[in-house]
Amino acid sequence: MQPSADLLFDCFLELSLGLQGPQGPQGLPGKVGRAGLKGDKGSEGTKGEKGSSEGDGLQQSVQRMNEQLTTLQDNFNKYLKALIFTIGKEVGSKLFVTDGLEYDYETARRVCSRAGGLVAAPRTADENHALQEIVSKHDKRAFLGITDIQIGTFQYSTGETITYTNWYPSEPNNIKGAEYCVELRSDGKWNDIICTKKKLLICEF
Ligand code: FUC
Ligand code: CA
Repeated sequence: MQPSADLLFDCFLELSLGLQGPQGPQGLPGKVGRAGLKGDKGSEGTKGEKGSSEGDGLQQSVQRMNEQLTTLQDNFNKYLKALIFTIGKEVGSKLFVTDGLEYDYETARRVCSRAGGLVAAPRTADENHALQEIVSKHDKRAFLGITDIQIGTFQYSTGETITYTNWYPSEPNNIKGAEYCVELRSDGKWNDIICTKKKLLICEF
């Protein structure tokens, strides 16, 4: 076996001190040495538990998780139904929700964004129809999340150019060169409008 580094160092220290003069009194015991080399492999252990018992535990966990998932889904569907019944509409994977209040466009954007959504922007006739129903129910025209503030073409709040439109005849007319926002009328048609007007808030999630 190779001598350890600690042992070599101790010998070196003893030798160097020994060279300096007569031997002094015995010193205090040295510090505890480093751990020794790894030992040989141990003997074979006793036989383990029967395998199936561990498998059964796992199966029970999965079953419990499935039950919890079903409860979660049931609760989620219940709240969704109540939400849609009172303040929103569901179209495909989109959920449109209104708080029934009116804001200028910038405030509407902030309110929807803080809630984790966007100002509603219909991308299909189905979505437009769902929004129209909300507008009719509240008897208030709503802002759409569509503007041409930055450039001459209308864009979604994500910056993409719009792909679906439903303008009222002879709109957008950009009256006084100041209509950069879009309102949804109760007939489902769109009109470009001044962004500082107050319109019904509908967010999409
Ligand atoms: C039409 C619209 C305008 C505005 C005005 C009262 O001229 O194009 O946006 O709503 O009516
Ligand atoms: Ca207009």
